[in-house]
Amino acid sequence: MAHVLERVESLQMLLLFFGVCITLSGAHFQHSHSPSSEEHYVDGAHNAEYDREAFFGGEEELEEFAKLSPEEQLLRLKSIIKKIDSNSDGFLTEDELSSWIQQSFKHYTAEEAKQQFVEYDKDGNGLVTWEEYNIQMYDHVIDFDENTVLKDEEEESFRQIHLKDKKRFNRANRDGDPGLNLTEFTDFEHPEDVDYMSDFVIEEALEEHDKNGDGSVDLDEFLGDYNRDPDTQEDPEWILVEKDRFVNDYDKDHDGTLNPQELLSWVTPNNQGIAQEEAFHLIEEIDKDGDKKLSEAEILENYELFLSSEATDYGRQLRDEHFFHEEL
Ligand SMILES: *[C@@H]1O[C@H](CO)[C@@H](O)[C@H](O)[C@H]1NC(C)=O
Ligand SMILES: [Ca+2]
Ligand SMILES: [Ca+2]
Repeated sequence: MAHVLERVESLQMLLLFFGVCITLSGAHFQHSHSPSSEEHYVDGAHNAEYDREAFFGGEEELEEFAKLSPEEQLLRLKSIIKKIDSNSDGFLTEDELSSWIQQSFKHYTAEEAKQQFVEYDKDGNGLVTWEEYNIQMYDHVIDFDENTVLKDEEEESFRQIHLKDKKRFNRANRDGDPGLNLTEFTDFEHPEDVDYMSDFVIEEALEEHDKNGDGSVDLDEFLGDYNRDPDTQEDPEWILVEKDRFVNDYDKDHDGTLNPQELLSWVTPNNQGIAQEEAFHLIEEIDKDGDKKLSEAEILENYELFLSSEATDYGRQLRDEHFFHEEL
């Protein structure tokens, strides 16, 4: 039996061999365009996709990956499946898949923060000071007066963001020493992952959006200053989109208002939600015999889908010893 390793569309493909020659399309590495800083925060919300892109870069890693033999890839995939199966009963449940995906998010978050930390820590003393943070971000240290509102609208909105960053920075600095160590820096960059920081993010969001001070954000508060033009009957498209997001994405318990937990899923990326959805989706697609669990055989039959999902971080886990290493 011969196997074929084919490169299609500038490396945008995955390679695996299970007894037949298979060529996959380029859909898997859908995140390979280069990230820009505007994408990092969308609507003030942190964009996790951006982080993974930024961390993995592009074609170099894919080239590295393409060097693996199909047999090696199969071994690694099997080893990953074993690791996902945390109770070792031979089947992957939705919960096991979801926790695996969340673990994977956390791992990359930490790796990425480590990498950033070195760049930010200009004097290399193991702490990132507020000054170093500013120099990395803006090339010089910026200090706004908390009480002086700026006339220029753009400058004022930057001042607001910068003051917020400073508050978040200080909150992350738990021991009060000047500068953030790696743990504190990671929490600063990813406040959604640790309680003491997510509480802070919620506080901030309430301060900004909860106009009537009832501790939650209703649809009007969510839409902000929007007032319908009295001459028209219908809301503009973007309002309809926002309303739909409010009802279907954020207001999970459908009580018409966002409680603190729901609020958090709006202002920071909801990794847990993404993981659960992906796990649900995988079971739905791959589970052939309808037992709501995935066997190794079921997965291998559908490895394309599995390797183009968050469960393997779009196949990247096959290149990261952290994920497959122990069982080999
Ligand atoms: C950073 O400091 C915190 C206390 O603020 C401490 O709990 C943590 O272990 C330290 N992390 C590192 C990597 O030194
Ligand atoms: Ca430093
Ligand atoms: Ca409210």
